Amino acid sequence: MNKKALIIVDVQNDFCPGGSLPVPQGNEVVGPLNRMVEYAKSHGWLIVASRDWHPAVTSHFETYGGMWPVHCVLDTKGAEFHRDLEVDDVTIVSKATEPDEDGYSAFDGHTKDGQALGTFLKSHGVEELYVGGLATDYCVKATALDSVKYGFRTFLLSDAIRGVDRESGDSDHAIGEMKQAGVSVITTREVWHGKT
Ligand code: VGL
Repeated sequence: MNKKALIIVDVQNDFCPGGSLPVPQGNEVVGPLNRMVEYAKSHGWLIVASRDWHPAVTSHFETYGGMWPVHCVLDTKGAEFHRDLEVDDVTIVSKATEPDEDGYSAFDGHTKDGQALGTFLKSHGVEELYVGGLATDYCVKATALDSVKYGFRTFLLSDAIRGVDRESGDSDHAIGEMKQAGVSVITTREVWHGKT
């Protein structure tokens, strides 16, 4: 059987309503992702949660030449995972930790032991990756595209993602790009029903 992994991308307070860079309805990914975590645990999958973990001064932020308001600064409330997200016993991957790094892709991140995500997944024999979280048009897209590049069979969990949509249609466009690259789009319900 192919070894599978779930990757939960950036479900952090600052990307949820009330945060500094809120993704519309970003909190709605928590329910389906928690159900996926439960499913993944009972089926022996690896589970990873990525987090944006920026230094206070980074060229990623508007104030320092980037395009985003200050968000997900390491060790702040805004950088914490959404309080209802079930991340106990999950491997955390921190990304965008350097002052000159956008770090959209979870594959730019490292475990607490400093292992790059791709190396970590391969060392556990993972072949299939299921991606959900925030935001569809940035970090989810970058992660899913890298996943394909790294050779993983890649699934996008369509009901467990939400987008920023700086321009309307950005998320739809991102999903198109992911499909084009070979990502399969699937609902969490289809996963539970063994449609893969
Ligand atoms: C993200 C915008 C800026 C994301 C991160 O997690 O998708 N979006 N930084």
